[in-house]
Amino acid sequence: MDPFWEHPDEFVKKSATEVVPWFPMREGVMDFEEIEKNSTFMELTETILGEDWINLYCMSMFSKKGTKGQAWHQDCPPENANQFNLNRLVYTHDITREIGGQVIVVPGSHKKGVLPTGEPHADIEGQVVLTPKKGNIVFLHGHCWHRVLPVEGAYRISTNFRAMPKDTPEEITDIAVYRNIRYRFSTNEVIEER
Ligand SMILES: O=C(O)CCC(=O)C(=O)O
Ligand SMILES: [Fe+2]
Repeated sequence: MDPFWEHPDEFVKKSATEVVPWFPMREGVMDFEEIEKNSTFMELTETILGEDWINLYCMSMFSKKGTKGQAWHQDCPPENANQFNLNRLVYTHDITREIGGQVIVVPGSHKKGVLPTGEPHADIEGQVVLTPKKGNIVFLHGHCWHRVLPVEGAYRISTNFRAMPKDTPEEITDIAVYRNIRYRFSTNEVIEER
């Protein structure tokens, strides 16, 4: 219930993102494989991404009580419209108003280029609030402007089976775009102040 922050303080503060990522399959915890290999899940993915799409990784994200959620971001830079990750978010418990942690998206923003600069958590016109229930899946384009509301209940978990279209570089999600920074995870570095 109280894991260490994985990310450096600078990232947590500047990005206003408080979430602890965990990659179960990298540690041989294979419980989630059943979802990854589910035929309907794979067919839906192929419909969205086309043939020869690539499975990236499975990442569970834990947020403890009283944390900020995730500020507006794009999971990867939007400059090349053909290169993106697809989030396949699976919720293993209900997200409720009491718990918080609703997902907010701007529909169509994956075609609007870079996330505008501004307050990391401020509302954006056209935003839509998603309140996923246990067993729901959210398919979310990595260029889509999205954020996660603060977590008020005991905890919040989402599990992301990231994928990408063929011919996309493996490190596609290394750089994320926030309203105030671009951040490179592999080197733990702010590469642009915005
Ligand atoms: O946890 C969520 O619901 C969304 C997380 C997110 O922004 C992501 O996985 O890219
Ligand atoms: Fe994201």
